[in-house]
Amino acid sequence: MKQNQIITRYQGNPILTKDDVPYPVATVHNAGVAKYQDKYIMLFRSHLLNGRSIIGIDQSNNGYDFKVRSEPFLTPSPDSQFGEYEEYGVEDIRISKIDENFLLTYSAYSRHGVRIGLAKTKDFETVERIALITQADLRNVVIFPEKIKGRYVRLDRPHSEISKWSIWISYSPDLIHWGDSKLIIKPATYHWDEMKIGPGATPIKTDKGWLNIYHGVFNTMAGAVYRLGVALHELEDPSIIKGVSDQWILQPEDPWEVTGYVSNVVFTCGAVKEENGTLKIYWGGADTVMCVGETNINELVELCINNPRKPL
Ligand code: BMA
Repeated sequence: MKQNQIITRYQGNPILTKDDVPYPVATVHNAGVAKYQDKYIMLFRSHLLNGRSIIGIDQSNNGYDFKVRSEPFLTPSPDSQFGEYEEYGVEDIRISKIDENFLLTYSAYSRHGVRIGLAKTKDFETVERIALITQADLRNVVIFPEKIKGRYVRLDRPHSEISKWSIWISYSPDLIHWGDSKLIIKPATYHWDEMKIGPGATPIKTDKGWLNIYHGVFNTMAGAVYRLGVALHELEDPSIIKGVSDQWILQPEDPWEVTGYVSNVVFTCGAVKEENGTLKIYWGGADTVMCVGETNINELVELCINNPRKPL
């Protein structure tokens, strides 16, 4: 193991590549992950050979060895209500389990911009679209895995020409209508996440607060570098930030993270909390492959509390 690593990379990385997919794709990356009936389910993004994205599905008994299903899980809708906004593809899906439903939020691309689609499944066999829950342009929406004070809560990332792209929070009584939006974390100037930030994995509940593993981008002479960071939100009011770790928790280091379809990218859409207090974090490497690593939940909480940077 390398020293000073917060996340221990699995030695068998990458755990999924395009060669594992039984239909033609150029990449596998940015997967939402959840546990269902003791299995790990991964909903992964692939670029088709025309450069547009779809979502495939694979599953595993141990969280490391995944088998891909023969058919994709979510492709642009053929019906006009959703299809008009999904024409250019569906990307970067997140999974959030509330009661018996797994809620799925994905980026829907079209000539009108990027919106967020909300769908649900109970069993990962059939999937039902519910609504498009944002206007353009927004990406990276993650729904908290329980209602808080009677409302659904999500982290948002609107695009702006005036302000650096930041993490917001919004609320809904019914999953369809969202509002009371508020900016809660901004990129920090001259810092690893100074260019833009966005929600990553579905928030993880701990007894000290909600852990939000987010991505942050820094621009260099060689292009942008995508890393992962972590913030802690108050349990009862997640608009209150208890701390944002000053240091990143993962940066591109392995060859398949440093070089690929988009080089120098680690990007997460999902993590799985284990009963022994560890967390499996899944990330796309260089928008090309899927990787996994393990970390300790308490260690992430401590990073947020003991060595924070300002949220705004
Ligand atoms: C972001 C998104 C992600 C991608 C990242 C790096 O803007 O498109 O899906 O992983 O760029 O290319």
